[in-house]
Amino acid sequence: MTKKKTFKRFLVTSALPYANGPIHIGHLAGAYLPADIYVRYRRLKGDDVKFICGSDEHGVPITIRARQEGISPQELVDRYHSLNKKTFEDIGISFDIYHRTSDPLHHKTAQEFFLRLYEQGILEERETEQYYDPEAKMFLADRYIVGTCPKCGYEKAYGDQCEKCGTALSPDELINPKSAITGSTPIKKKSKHWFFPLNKYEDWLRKWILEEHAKDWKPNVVGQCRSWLDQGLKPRAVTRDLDWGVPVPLPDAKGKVLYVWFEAPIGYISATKALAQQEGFDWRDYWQDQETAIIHFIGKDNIVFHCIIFPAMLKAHGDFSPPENVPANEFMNLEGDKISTSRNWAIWVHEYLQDFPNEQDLLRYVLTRNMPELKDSEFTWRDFQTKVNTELVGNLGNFIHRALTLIHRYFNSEVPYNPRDFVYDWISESKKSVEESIETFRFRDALWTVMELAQKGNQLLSEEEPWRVIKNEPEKAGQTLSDAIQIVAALNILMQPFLPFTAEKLKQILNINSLSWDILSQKPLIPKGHKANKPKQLFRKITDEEVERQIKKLKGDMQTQEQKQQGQQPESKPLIDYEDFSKLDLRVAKVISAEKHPNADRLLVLKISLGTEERTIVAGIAQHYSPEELVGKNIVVVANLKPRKLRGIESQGMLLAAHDSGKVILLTTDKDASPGAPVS
Ligand code: B3M
Ligand code: ZN
Repeated sequence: MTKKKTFKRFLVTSALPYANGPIHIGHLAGAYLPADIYVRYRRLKGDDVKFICGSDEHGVPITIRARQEGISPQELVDRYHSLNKKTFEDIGISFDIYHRTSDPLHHKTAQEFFLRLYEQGILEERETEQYYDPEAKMFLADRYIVGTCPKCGYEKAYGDQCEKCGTALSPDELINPKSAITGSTPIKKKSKHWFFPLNKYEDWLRKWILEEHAKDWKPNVVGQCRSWLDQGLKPRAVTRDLDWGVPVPLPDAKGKVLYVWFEAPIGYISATKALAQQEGFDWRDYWQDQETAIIHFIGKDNIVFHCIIFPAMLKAHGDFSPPENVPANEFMNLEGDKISTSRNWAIWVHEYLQDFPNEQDLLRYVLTRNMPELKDSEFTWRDFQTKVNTELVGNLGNFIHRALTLIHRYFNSEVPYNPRDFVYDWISESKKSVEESIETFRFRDALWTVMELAQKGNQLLSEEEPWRVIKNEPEKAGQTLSDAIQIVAALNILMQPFLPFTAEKLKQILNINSLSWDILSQKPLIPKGHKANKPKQLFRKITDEEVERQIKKLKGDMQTQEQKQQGQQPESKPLIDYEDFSKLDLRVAKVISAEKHPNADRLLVLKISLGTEERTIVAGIAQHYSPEELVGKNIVVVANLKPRKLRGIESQGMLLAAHDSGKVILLTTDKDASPGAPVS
């Protein structure tokens, strides 16, 4: 048995979410909720722990999205930085700081890191040829070049992969490559970039991960690292031709920024520096001291960056400790499908909080019970209802309410006796099991242990029936309820990392001042004579109507739309003169780009070309078309409709579509037609 390492401090991070969209339940279950449970547990134990996160505000997707909305990248990231910061606060993800990579302190930190590597001669300078969009005046990442797949003929293959046949591609292989941003034909341009020689750290990484951490890192993480290492590591470009990002701090690097995945992980360091400035500690104690355990909580799509690339960068830099663990989670799926922001197939956390005010812990509970710790898992609203109603209400809530109500009714909420010894055994077994589970990142097991203690409490009450024996044997009833109240006090502490809002409510009802892990070892936890407050219900049942409403919302009210369409054929409209019709300016339009509307689930924001001009059109087709499949399409629009704002974004025209039993089918041209061609 390898000796368990102990640490003086803990530096815990969660992946920095891109500031170009809201947070959904998959994000929570993947990288934020497990980290919060872990940090809350460490705080309860009195450990020195810092919990770090913030917005990842650079990268091509953000620049594209801003362009589509006709706003600056800064305006876009400002919107989502504040939305996401508030969402995390409201759902109880208790970061010590939620920083942001557009902050000047981050720019400075990332540039210093780059210069350290540059001045040590570690970075290799290379001239490469890249695709450039002459209309958008920007270099194109592979993903933003579309064309025909040479393997299967699919016309909308991306420059890095054909989504239809799955073939990995390079832009040079595409037939008739086009820019996905403007539709124009990209040209190749030379450009100088700096490369990090990742290959030189392969041996060290192999030893560090596959030997040192083979046992204490999760198998899904070690497995993915092994396959990356077995493929062989190659030098990676750490700069890009973009004007939004951290400028490359070299004289001959105008118009170049640090690659987002190079600087974003450095965002953990800059955020720690910002926190250190606020709290007055030395950030180096957390990043450059072997007595600190650095733990990165992420989703599986970020493993290579956190286990291979960033640790190699830290090793190259020389002053930093690599992470002690990277307990990546797999993905959470939703109602039988992958969560997809572009298809709007997601439960947005801020919307959950609107629909279920002050019921954060219901979602925290179900997401923890279904956490994708070793394999993908599933969220369904029916399962949400079942777990809340049978486990939270039926077990945990029911036990606590019975114990508190009975002690209130028969002993005026005053604890009559100290507990019997077996209660201390139950509590210390639960304590030990929860410690082992949380410290090895098995949060589902840890939470289930808490629920099993509640079940034992329920069984104790059902077997000893204090409500029945109280008349003839009040001492016996009093002893049972004293035992029960100790278990309630233990549950109050054990639940806190998972259900912090409920723990706070219960602390008030129990009338105790603070919760700490040490109290679990006290005998008693709550002394004889302690007076609790009047009990209140901690949880309520979720109704069928609520579940149906959420499912309908998710499916875009498809059923209600179908009901509307199926039963009725549209009434025919009164006859009109040709003059009436000729007032319409109908045109062919080419879709240049499409994106989810930031404030409305069912709307998409399209950028279209009418040949001589570009327009923004907002259309209610998000449930019927994904943005990607619209790009490049010729559609028909009413070009002279007065502009109008739809959920905050101005729509300059209207597209035409057929409505047929709940389906929406876009009108397109039979053959290619130039954008702006009149339709009559
Ligand atoms: N923003 C990717 C993501 O949101 C990226 C994480 C950065 S952590 C340094 O999945
Ligand atoms: Zn293909």
